[in-house]
Amino acid sequence: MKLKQATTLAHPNIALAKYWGKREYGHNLPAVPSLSVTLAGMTTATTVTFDPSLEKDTLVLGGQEAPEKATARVSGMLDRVRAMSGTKEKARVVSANDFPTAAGLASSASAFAALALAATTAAGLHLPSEEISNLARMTSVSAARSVFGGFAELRAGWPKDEKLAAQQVAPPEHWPIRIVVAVVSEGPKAVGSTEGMLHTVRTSPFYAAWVERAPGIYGRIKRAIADRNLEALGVAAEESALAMHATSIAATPALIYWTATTLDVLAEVRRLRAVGIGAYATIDAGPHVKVICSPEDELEVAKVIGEVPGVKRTIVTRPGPGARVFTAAEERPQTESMTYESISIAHATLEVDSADIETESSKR
Ligand code: 2P0
Repeated sequence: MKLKQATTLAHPNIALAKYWGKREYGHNLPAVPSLSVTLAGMTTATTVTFDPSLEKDTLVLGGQEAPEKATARVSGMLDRVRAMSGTKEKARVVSANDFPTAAGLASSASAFAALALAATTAAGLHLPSEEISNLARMTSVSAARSVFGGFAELRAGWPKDEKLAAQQVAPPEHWPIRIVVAVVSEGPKAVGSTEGMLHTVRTSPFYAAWVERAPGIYGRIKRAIADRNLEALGVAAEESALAMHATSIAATPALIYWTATTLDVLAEVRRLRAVGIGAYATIDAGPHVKVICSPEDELEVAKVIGEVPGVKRTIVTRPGPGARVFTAAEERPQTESMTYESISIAHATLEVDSADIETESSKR
């Protein structure tokens, strides 16, 4: 009997125009449009196996059995895939990231993009990317965008939207900007995005202003990408991130994802601009700062940011591919290999591409 199994790879994305807040009418619909860049270099690999001998779905994350809450979220998506495909079997899901999990590095985006593709493929469904994106979005809104490579957008949801998928705005080769990730902490964040934004929607007096302002910022970001205008992109991306965080900081009690190091990196980014380097910051629901710059400036930016006290390391990345099914013919690593020891797949130890540079900061 043919094993109902598939392995997929997906990458996190960084929202340039941020999503923060869900519609009140269900279906996990975003209240604002968002636009992101899917990153090369940081990778989630996921294997799904539907197995008639299993009594319940199991999830192994980074080599360890996952907490019940995470397994339940995965089961929710698997239930949808079972309903779509007529598959009855429970599934074994094995997933690993080569970057900190749940620390504001968008691990749920790559996780649920990889899972949506792996589960549907293992179940024998070969769906168009829009369907995979919609399925991913029902569990994690940002995951809808990681299905696509390069620059991807997701519009806001409206009452009749039971289906809502992201779409690609431009492929990775459209604009090879660099994103320097300043890793500020390796631990999980205190408040997850889902709870954090719910708290913001319920208690922040600035939430209505955010929802009103976000579409205009998104429009400017979309235009800047079309024009390959780094300054326009950077200025608008900073506005989006800071407005999102200001909204959360105004919640009661305040939701502050930043640490002192986050602010120190922001100050360093401003200093870089003052000396003529086009560097712009964005921050997701965590303390890390992602610095947008041109390929010419990436080494300088990574060096300067890596030397900020409290920055554990920097990861330099760029627009990358969307979610895809892993095959044995997958391209081999170019500069270094990352091994997912926790993933056992029949044909090989999984090595994924890491076309990007990881620099270890001297300050650990
Ligand atoms: C984003 N974030 O647009 C924004 C910016 C974090 C800050 O989407 O509840 O994991 O699963 O839909 O997508 C993180 O939230 O939240 C997120 P759910 P998600 O990337």
